[in-house]
Amino acid sequence: MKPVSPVLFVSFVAAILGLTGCGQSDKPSESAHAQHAAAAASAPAAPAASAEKPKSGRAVAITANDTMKFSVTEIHAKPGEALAVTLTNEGTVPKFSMGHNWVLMTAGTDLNAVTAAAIEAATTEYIPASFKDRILASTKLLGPKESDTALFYAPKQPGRYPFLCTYPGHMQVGMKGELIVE
Ligand SMILES: [Cu+2]
Repeated sequence: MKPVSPVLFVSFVAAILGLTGCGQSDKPSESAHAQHAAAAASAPAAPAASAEKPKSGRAVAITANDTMKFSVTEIHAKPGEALAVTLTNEGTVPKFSMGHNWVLMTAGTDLNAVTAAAIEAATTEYIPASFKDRILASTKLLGPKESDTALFYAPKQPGRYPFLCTYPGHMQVGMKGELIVE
């Protein structure tokens, strides 16, 4: 048999190149579109999450200092009550060796497991990623004379919800307490 005519061969190659070119030009726009769609799909999640926080709540003031104790170790609340827990660090020791935070956890959380994980979480202010989904509310990690407020709705389910300072060693010395929903 004779080879395929050059004209046919060229048009065949052109078709292939055309298809490939088309495929290549389509792919980036398709994935860009997919990324755009993914971004659009995930966008509503942020407002929904922040919408779960009240604009204001019953004020609960807690102080802590270099003795590593919370001034309040029991908070009583009604189910679903809006709360504004403000932690103030009245100590003088620098944050890197004596930071304090206030972190409210889901009922039944093993605080020893939280603090064990927190030791490895210095880059995230001692908030361990492995326990993030168990955190109901939290303040920033505070240095001397700093203060921060956690605005949140108390859980609707009555019960005892533990809170702690996740700075290494502080919970063991006594920086812990409970939110009692009743
Ligand atoms: Cu602390």
